[in-house]
Amino acid sequence: MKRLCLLGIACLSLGNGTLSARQYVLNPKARMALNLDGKWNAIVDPYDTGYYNYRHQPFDSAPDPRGGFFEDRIPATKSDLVEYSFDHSPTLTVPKDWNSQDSRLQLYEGAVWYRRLFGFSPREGTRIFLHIGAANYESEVYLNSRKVGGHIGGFTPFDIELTGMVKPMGNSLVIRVDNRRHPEGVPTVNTDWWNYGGLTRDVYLFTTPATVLSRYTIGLKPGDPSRIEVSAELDGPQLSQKLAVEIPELHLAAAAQTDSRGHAILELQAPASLARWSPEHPARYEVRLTCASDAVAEKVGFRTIEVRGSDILLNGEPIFLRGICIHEENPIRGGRAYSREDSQLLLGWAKGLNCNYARLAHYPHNENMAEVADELGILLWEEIPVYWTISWENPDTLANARSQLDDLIVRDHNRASVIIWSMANETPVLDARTKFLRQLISDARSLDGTRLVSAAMEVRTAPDNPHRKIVDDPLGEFTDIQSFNEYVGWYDGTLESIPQVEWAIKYRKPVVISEFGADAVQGLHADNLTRFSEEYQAELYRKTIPMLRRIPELRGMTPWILCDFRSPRRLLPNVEDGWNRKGLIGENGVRKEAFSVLAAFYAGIRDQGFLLR
Ligand code: GCB
Repeated sequence: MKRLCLLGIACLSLGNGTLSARQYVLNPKARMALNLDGKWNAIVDPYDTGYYNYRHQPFDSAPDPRGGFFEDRIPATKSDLVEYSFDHSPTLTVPKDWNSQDSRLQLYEGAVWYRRLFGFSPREGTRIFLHIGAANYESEVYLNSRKVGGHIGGFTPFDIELTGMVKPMGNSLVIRVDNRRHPEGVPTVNTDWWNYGGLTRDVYLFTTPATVLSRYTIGLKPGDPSRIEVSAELDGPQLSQKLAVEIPELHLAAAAQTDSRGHAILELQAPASLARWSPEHPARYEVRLTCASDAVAEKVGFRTIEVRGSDILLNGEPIFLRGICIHEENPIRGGRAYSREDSQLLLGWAKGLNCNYARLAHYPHNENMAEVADELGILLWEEIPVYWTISWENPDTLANARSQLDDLIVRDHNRASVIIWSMANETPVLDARTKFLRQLISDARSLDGTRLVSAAMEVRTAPDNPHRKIVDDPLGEFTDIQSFNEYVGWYDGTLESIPQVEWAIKYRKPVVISEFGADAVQGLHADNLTRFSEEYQAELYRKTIPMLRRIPELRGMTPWILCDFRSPRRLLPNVEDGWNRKGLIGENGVRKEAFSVLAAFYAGIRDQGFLLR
């Protein structure tokens, strides 16, 4: 089995000799051959009985692996002892986190074994892959009792090649998913979001020809936006082929020969009629790539994004990012968001707020988000879960973060909506941290020279003046924009402190505030001095907007956050009850007063073409 390792990044080892799988081809959905979503039999295994023997050795690492649940056995005779049964175990729905579909699993952190039976007859000469959109956090995959792969990281897709292993009938696919938190993990043990476990995104088989157009990037050429650049990669036995690119609506076509490694880069002259993609006009064109063995088509928007001085330029024009932070949760249905409909709901709410931009916090969201953002015209900040405190000195942790970043960039490279890759959120100012994040920044830049790079940094208060807020994280030297989270009026003082803030921001770059906010229980009304009331939250927004406008370089913001979201850290009875209440929309989908405060501010900027300069 071949695995993708971009940039020469060492693939992650799962500790038992297997490597963490990666996404094999782009847009696998278009090649789906058998959808495996639906009900899977599931065994909840808190003591890892199905994984380790009584000496705590993994069953699957023995030379002749026997005894683990991956064997999916049924007793052969009435004397045969088998102490588990998938057939008689309840089912869990895929995709969907397990926590929000069985109340006994709401707080569960541990292993669950999923089993699905299927039959499939591939066409002669094709390759078969299993695609898993995401499995939080670590997974092991077995087909017909044999280990076929595994993965670390809860928010990125991966594919496992099953060519030659699938039978027309009676295949047993077993996936063990373990969502335990680890100090060396990415994220680590401490987060302010729910640790949803399970097969949280789509699972399906897809097929490809023997030589497949595995990855490609399509966009305006960096440094010369009068040209469209397409780079493509073949994988398989027939690496050298003629590759044609067509954009029928623009009457453009070009062809080139792939080299001995299966690579080709093609250029096309962008015609004057090309409509650039923007939030106001999210124009997209079908781009077709064809070679003798394979063909793909993608709808792609063409736009540029760059920084000049303290401005952010979209298609060469200064833009103000009217944003909001979003967690990958559907508060109304409950649990992790995963579908196109979920993305339409969340980004539709952002549109209702007059946003042209959103920060997808704090980990890679499902691929529908960027697809729907492309359609609706919402710019995106995408992020990996390097959150708060990470094992900065651990090389495996770095390799893990690098592969999550790599997977996210590869997956969403062709989405015009994505303009910023974020490396981290609120990390401490330490040399080891800066070294770790600089490696990620360098990876992001070499994988994608067409986007901006940032991280959500922190603010500190001057020791001699509680109103002086300093932003001088040395990481700011290496990012394209200066982004930081500030909670003046919530964690830092009360509402009266907001108008007194003086800013001292070290780096002269566009400032995009990555968070501010206050908790409010939807429907709790009181005066605006009462914590957790809608009035307090709305007043914080009213006071914060003018305070941020005093930053001359302010070019955007993403207040925290669109919707209330679950968090095990939020324990205040009758108020939080396991929810972070900083949403502008409550857990019931109802808007709070602050929603209209922000919506009115954004409408004013939009309607006046006002850039806050
Ligand atoms: C932050 C974090 C975010 C939290 C938020 C809060 O600074 O970045 O993950 O949820 O504050 O509500 O405290």
